[in-house]
Amino acid sequence: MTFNASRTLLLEIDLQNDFCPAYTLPSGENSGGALAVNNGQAVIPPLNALAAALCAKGGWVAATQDWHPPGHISFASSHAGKKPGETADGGQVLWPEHCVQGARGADFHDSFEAKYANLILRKGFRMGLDSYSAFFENDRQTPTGLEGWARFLGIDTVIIGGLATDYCVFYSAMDCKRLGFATIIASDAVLGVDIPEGSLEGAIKTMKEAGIIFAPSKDLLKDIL
Ligand code: VGL
Ligand code: ZN
Repeated sequence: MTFNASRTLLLEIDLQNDFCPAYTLPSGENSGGALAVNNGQAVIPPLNALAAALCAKGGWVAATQDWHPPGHISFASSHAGKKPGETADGGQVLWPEHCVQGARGADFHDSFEAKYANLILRKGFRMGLDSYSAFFENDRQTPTGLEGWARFLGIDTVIIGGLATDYCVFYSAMDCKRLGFATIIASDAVLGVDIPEGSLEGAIKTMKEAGIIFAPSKDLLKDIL
């Protein structure tokens, strides 16, 4: 499998403080991410390497940020009597408050080299609508604009990595494949939350069944031409 860099996009999902177990506050103190994925920061070095390689060869890099207003519908605290991990009427999975617009938790993690991104795309900014996918919000209809951006640039192949495998990576990859892009998950550059238990295994199985390819970043690095 080889890729022409000029038609390839690396899509880096939600490499933000709130999805990492530890980050540094401006005061120098350490904080934990509000919705930390176990070992989440481990996906960052392989993504930095992929982004550097792709940029050097004239490819494309887009980084997403989960970007919620205070009181967002996806926060358990916005629903009386609900706790994180529970589901609201209508099916929305509820989370701790995370990635609040402008807060330190919403910033990219310090180890993430966002400088390689040609595009930074924010999602989940509508009060009453969550957005896991980088392509469509959770009503499955409202576009984020990423599809048009990628098509206009002639992109045909998308390599995806980031957090979390069973939510934002999963929905982004499934939309990407459905839209007709060759879709590859950098297998060492994704980690999941597995809430509820089993969601990670189910997501991986569903992605493979949909024809999404899993490949380690060291192989992808060799294949970008
Ligand atoms: C995510 C849960 C809530 C993610 C975002 O980035 O996977 N998960 N918001
Ligand atoms: Zn979110």
